[in-house]
Amino acid sequence: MTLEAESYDFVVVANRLPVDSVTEPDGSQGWKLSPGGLVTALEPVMRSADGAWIGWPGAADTHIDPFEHDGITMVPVALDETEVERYYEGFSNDTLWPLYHDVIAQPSYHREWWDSYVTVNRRFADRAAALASHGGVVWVHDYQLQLVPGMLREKRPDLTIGFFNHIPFPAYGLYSQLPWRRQILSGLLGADVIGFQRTADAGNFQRAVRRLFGYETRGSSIRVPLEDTSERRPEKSRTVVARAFPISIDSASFAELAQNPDVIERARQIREDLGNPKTILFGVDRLDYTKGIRHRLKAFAELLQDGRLDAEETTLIQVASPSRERVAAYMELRDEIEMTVGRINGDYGSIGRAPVHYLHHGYPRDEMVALYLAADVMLVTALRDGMNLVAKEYVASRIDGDGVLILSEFAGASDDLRQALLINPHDIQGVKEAIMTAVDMEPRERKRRMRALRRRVLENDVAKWSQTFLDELSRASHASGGAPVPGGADAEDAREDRE
Ligand code: GDG
Repeated sequence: MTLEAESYDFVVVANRLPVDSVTEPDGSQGWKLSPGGLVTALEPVMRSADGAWIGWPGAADTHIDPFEHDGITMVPVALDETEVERYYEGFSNDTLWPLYHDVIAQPSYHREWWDSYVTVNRRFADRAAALASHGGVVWVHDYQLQLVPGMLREKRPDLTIGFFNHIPFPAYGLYSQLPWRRQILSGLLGADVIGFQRTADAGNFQRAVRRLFGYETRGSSIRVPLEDTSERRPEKSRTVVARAFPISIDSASFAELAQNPDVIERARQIREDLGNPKTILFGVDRLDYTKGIRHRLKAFAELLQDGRLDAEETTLIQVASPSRERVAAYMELRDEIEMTVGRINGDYGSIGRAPVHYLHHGYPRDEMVALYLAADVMLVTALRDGMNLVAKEYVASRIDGDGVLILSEFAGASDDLRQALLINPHDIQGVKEAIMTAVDMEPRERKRRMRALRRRVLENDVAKWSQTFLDELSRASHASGGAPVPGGADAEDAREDRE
């Protein structure tokens, strides 16, 4: 039997497969698990529950049969060059991304992009409908696939469907710009449970549902009238849960790497290579206009200019990993940032000393942790961010209990990480003051804050996040008479009940 003909109790649908293509030493093509938190969190459930992961392999016109990797069935969905341009770079990254991040950049609305979004969402939904077992669970991820829950429910009302939105959901005044605002909401409402990063995002979504459809909402529940009452339930409406499930990281693995003697040595070496400055400030982000990289550079440059920071004693390391390089807004941003870095180094550098070390590459995880360990001050200045995992990774890596986190209140992580120095990145004066507070902070105060932060991040890790989501999905399935959810809280109880 081919993998394709099998059916799966637990299906994850995400824009990307959790693997990257690699060329083996013998020249053959292989796959390597990409080290994201999502796959770490879902791996145990995927293995124990006979799971499949549906996603795009990341390159246009790549037609690959389903394959098994590390005990997970990977089901590649092909996109042609035009679909990559219209569905992915266009509608996902140049319409929804800026719109959902509060229009920091102007969203583009193009009907042919929307058509492509519908076509590709249908392809993902059809694939999931063909693969999920009767009464199975499908968990759809992120803004690229918001129509999938609705399309899937139409075809497969027997399924329990979850959706998680990794980015913010905007206020109605902005959301209502979207010419296809009703279609997107209908698509999402096909899910039994819709997860958001912050309570505010869930609130924005519920408000949009009330404004556009007039459906009744109570707490986290939305009553969605059933058009077709021949569904498995006789009631006239179904309940959809929309609430916050703040995502996290695999905290223990960061803490473990931070204890590795090679990583500790590397952190020391980084400091030495920089000429042992008194203070290292650090930022690491995908090169994206939501991350506030320009704002942090501006604050840093002004502090050098004001003489409050000394370029001989202070270094800012900015890792900006390449991202969406074919989208015009990202090309412009890169030019702007690189020009600013050049200016700062030109104005305040000296022979053998550059105040800003700008690196436009991705790094392996252990190098990232070494950088976290070397950083006295971590700068997270996002203008808008669903969560921001970098903030949590920094905290998890600081096994020495030291280091200061400066965190934007516009990042979801600020709901939980209250002991950070919270800033409004638009307020450059405020960012400057926070940097100076961090640089001058007494060790006792640093440690007190970091201890509290670490407690939050170690307790609330990504395994707990996925468990909480699956528990909610399990309750939804149970309430509607569906099968138990693999990994969900009452899976065992429900199985025993049936036996
Ligand atoms: C979206 C939402 C939400 C970055 N450069 C390198 C590298 N990274 C890793 C970081 C971190 C991840 O990428 C970035 O996660 P963020 O949360 O900061 O941001 P997005 O990519 O925008 O993610 C966001 C997230 O989804 C999860 O729901 O938090 O709000 O926008 O893990 O460490 N990792 C390595 N080398 C790099 O150069 N190894």
